[in-house]
Amino acid sequence: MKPKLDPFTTMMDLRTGALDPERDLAPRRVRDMTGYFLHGDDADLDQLVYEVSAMPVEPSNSELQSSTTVIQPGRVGDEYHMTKGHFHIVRDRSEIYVGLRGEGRLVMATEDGQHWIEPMLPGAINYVPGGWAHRSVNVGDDELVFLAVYVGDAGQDYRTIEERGFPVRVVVGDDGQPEVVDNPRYRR
Ligand code: PAN
Ligand code: ZN
Repeated sequence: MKPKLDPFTTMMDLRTGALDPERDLAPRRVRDMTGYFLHGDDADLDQLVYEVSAMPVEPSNSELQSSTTVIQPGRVGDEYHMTKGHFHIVRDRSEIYVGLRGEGRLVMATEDGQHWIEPMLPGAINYVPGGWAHRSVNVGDDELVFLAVYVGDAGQDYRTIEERGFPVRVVVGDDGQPEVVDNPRYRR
């Protein structure tokens, strides 16, 4: 076969996730996440929640997509900063996350309402099998930084999560520690 791409290298700062050469950076602020946090009404709309930088590769199943995500420490109401979370549009497409910095929880859920939580920390390789929606939550005082690698044609289905939410939320408990509680707004 005739190759479609020339090989290339991107440098990643292992502490900050910054890419060199810099790639497209997508900031997500509280204003971009209306409806995601249960008690988000009084939040500062400019508050930066997370940023994603993705490698420029076409979304086909012969490629691997990759990106780094940096989630700022902080909360909106009782809920820790988190990504929007999504199913893959092509539902059976899988993904790995490699933890680089900080402390997080990877919340996963199936369409029939099962949920599963894995720890995110430097050195952890989290495997997200096809069929599991995934959301990363920063439960620490530092930035949560991770590298994601996934099948090129996976695509992100945000609408299903916007409509139904995740079955659980990760909130700060009375003892100041992260706690997983049911999401009263979850719709299966
Ligand atoms: C990740 C996520 C990234 C941001 O690259 O896209 O962490 O989260 P949201 O896409 O939910 O805003 C991934 O899972 N890609 O498939
Ligand atoms: Zn994904």
